[in-house]
Amino acid sequence: MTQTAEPQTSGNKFEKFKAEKDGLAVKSELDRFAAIGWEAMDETDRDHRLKWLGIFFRPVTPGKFMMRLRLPNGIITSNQMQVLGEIVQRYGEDGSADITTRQNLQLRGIRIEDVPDIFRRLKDAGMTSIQSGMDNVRNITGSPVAGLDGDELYDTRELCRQVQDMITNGGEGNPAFTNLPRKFNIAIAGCRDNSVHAEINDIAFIPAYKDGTFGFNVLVGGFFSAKRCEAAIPLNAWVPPSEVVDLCQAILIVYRDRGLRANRQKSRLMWLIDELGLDQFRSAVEKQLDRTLATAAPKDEILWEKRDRIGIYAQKQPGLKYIGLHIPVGRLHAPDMFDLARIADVYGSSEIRLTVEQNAIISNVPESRVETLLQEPLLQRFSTAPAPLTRALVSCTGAQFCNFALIETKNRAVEMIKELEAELSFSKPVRIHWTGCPNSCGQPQVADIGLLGTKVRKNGKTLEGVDIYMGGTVGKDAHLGSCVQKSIPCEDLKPILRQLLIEHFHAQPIPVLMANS
Ligand code: SRM
Ligand code: SF4
Repeated sequence: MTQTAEPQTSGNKFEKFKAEKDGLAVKSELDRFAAIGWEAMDETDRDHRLKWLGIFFRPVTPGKFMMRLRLPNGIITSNQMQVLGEIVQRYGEDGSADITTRQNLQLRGIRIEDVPDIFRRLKDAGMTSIQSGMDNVRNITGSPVAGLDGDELYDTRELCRQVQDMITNGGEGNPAFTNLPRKFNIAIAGCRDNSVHAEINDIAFIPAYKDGTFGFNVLVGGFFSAKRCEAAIPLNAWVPPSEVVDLCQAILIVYRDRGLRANRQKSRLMWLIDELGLDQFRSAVEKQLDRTLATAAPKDEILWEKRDRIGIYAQKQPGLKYIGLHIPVGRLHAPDMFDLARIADVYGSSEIRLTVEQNAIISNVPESRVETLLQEPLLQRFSTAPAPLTRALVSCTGAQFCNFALIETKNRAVEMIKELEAELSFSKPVRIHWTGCPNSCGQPQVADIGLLGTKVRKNGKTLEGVDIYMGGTVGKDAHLGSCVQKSIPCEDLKPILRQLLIEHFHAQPIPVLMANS
């Protein structure tokens, strides 16, 4: 068994409360919390430690918690979706779910008194929310069409599951990795289009052949934070698939034991790499692995532009299609979840895939069933052919539920895109990402146009506004965009976006007569 982190009694308040009591300890206290209710709970247990179980106190909606699951490779069965739909349905208007930018689901409206029962139901359905928040490893992302895509190089599904099982002890909780210095992201790409945004993960595995053998080049240290954003850098290492789990474990142990803990703004993996230097970091990982790492393959296999997978596509299995549905800003309600589950059962193989663009894919649909599937009423809203701006829209949670938010995001994003689409025509999608604060959960730095929430002053008033990012590229040779305009009040944003779309993305104004007809 891998050892746990040495307790730290100095440093910031997070290190202190983690040293006093491990986050995972609250797992055995859930019945007591359910009995006493959220108002009587110890505040550190309620506001922080519960996140080790994936339960997030929401100061914006006190008493109505958010639950973040773990869905390795973003795959969920229809039965699991049905169970999650039933969980949120009991909360009426308060209940909903969001597909996240890590190919995952978050449930809303959860009451603490129901959590023991919800956990039993998750376990019965083969799901877990363990270690999905705070100083833990987040959902392991993989190629969303793994096992379906005729052009894929490696089916990432099993590896994502194995990495998750190593980190979470098969979903039971693993004290070896519950006290990292900070959050941690891992992605595994088996495709040619960098579907996982490898460059923004603390560890990313990207396909690369070495001497004709398939394996992965390894990137490390990518992250976004309010103070600093960095693309991942090459570790100069190549591993075959069979060594991916061990390498993740070794890097996590080095990070856990040597990562910087004094200042939470300087605790992500890249700060340790800076401190040690890449060569010494690599040596520390090799020492932990007890073997030398092969040097990176000279070139990787990410050769394509990123594909959004919305629409109807042939699978590698003859006669089968996968159908990518656009889910506006990832928001689902219980009836949508039941419908998705039913559609996956009736037309597909009872499986739903999620993407980091907050969309869903129904897999294994026989060609002969596609036309009938397209007639389903749900597909009026979850379209296979959305308009170009809608198609590529991503938004973080924002002020509706997130206390870090400086602005409302999801509703505003949808409305503004509709207005712009009524005025402009496009030859191809433009990827617009909204994020409610500098934490950058909505990844504005990977977007064609990124909008990062801020507060601005106008006519003596404080208003919601954005900083505008541009130049983010994804897929092959991905690189991060940067801030091009600061402090635009949201009320003045539309004409500025309109102009950017015309000047940089070849949007054409629709003549007024046509627009109104
Ligand atoms: Fe995030 C914190 C939502 C992806 C960077 N993020 C939060 C919290 C937990 C803050 C809070 O307690 O309220 C947000 C919960 C709001 C809510 O109620 O939903 C939150 N983050 C999200 C999600 C749901 C955005 C979305 O709408 O999809 C994403 C959940 C992913 C998942 O399934 O686990 C989400 N967050 C990201 C990403 C994108 C990614 O991973 O590709 C990033 C940037 C990448 C990175 O982490 O390097 C991201 N979130 C942050 C940060 C800044 C981290 C840092 O090092 O400073 C915070 C704040 C923190 O950790 O202190 C944060
Ligand atoms: Fe909340 Fe900010 Fe993350 Fe949006 S970017 S979910 S507002 S922490």
